[in-house]
Amino acid sequence: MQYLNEIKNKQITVLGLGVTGLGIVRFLLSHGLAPKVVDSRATPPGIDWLKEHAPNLDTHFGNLDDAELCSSNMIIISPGLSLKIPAVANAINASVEVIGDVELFARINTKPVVAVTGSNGKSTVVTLAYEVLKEAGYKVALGGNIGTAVLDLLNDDFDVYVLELSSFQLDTTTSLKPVSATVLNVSEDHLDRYDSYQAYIDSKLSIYDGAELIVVNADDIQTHPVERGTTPLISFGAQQGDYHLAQHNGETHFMLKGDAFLPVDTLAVVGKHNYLNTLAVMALLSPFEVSKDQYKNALGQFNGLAHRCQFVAELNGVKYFNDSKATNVGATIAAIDSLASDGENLIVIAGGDAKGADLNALKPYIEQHVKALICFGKDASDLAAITNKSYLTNNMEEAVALANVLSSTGNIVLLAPACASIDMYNNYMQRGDDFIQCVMAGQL
Ligand code: UMA
Ligand code: ADP
Repeated sequence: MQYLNEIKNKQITVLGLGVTGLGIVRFLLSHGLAPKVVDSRATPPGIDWLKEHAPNLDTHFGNLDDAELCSSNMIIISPGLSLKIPAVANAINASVEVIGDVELFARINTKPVVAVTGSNGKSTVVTLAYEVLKEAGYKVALGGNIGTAVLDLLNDDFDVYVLELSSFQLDTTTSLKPVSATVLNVSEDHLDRYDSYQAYIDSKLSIYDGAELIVVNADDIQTHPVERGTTPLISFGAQQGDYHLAQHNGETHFMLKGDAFLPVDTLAVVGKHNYLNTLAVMALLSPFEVSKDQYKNALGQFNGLAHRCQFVAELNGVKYFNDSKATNVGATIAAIDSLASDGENLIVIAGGDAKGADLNALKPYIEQHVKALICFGKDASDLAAITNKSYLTNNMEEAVALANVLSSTGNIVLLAPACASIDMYNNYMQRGDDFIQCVMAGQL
């Protein structure tokens, strides 16, 4: 941890006291560094922990303009805060170094990192990669945007880190040198934070800087590095790419560079997007020793993650699926694609905060497969305007009740909001739980 010696006499400010901020504070304290802690909220989430474990640290909670950020030597900023916030921009202009927790991790970590970003599928891919590596006997850490702050993992003796990285985290990271890195796919998201869609894509592509192996989606040109360079590159895709899907002995297989590796039904979860996620895992883990049997075991035991196309119940011949994690248009399209059968068999519940996205991309999928689009939340009327099959409601309870009325045997009711949940819920988990509760209430 030589780098910590270099910064031990610097005045460090930890900006943000949520999951990330707490991880940074805990890490610095455990190595004898005492940062100043700042958050724009009067009572940030980590305040109780701080009061109990480090009551003597210098703090500022409230308006960032009064936080004297320019007097720090280094600010370690949380991903939920934009670098364009005036107080932060002023500090950058005053030559204060501003980095994220992943950057600090990268400056200290010496172990291999598998790095994953993309608009959709990140959590699924990192979790499956983690399970496969564990099955293969590696001591593996899983963290980043999936929920565990990377610095909370750095004190342990792991063989390899699997990290999910959001564009916000990539914006403040320059030193990560992953053994393999991928941008799984790109579709519109977080346009409330970026100046343009291209700026969001560029942020994602920065994951390839310094990578030893680049893994791209052959079906999505936006995931390819702008300049090819000399870094080895492999691709995955539905029908094209080094790793793809193809028929072999009458069954669809995961094909690795022309070899039929395993049939897709080895994977316990369904959906074409999950087959692509699995190909991405296989490509990312190609630098590691993993046998076919180890893959078979890990894939067979992987039941997917909660709130991602999760089966909830079947009531009166109608199946209910919770895809509350579909927080952007691309994820909702993938869910509709996975669950659609011939005709209009889906009733989709959607809405929330669209984060500035163009919702019209949903239109062809709604027209082809959806019987009714039930909307609620902040941008409900924008969403409802894309089709004449839409209904406006006030909340989840009303939406599920209406779905019950509109559905008939053989239909699927799908919560796939295409929007963030923060206008009405703390997070997508709470929204998904509300859906499940409303569905189960209909059973009574
Ligand atoms: N906030 C303030 N003032 C502050 C600091 C934060 O108002 O001074 C607000 C932010 O604007 C944001 C919220 O507080 O609305 C949380 O921000 P944060 O940076 O404190 O978040 P953390 O609790 O540290 O959690 C972050 C990631 N959250 C975000 O990037 C918004 C978590 O991803 C991640 O799991 C965690 O670090 C550990 O790495 C969540 C997320 O929603 C799941 N990510 C976005 C996504 O997946 O789309 C990018
Ligand atoms: P992320 O961490 O990027 O948000 P998740 O694995 O949590 O990704 O999945 C988020 C949403 O995206 C879920 O609704 C899921 O059904 C959908 N999804 C998963 N993989 C893909 C993919 N490869 N392409 C498009 N959508 C996907």
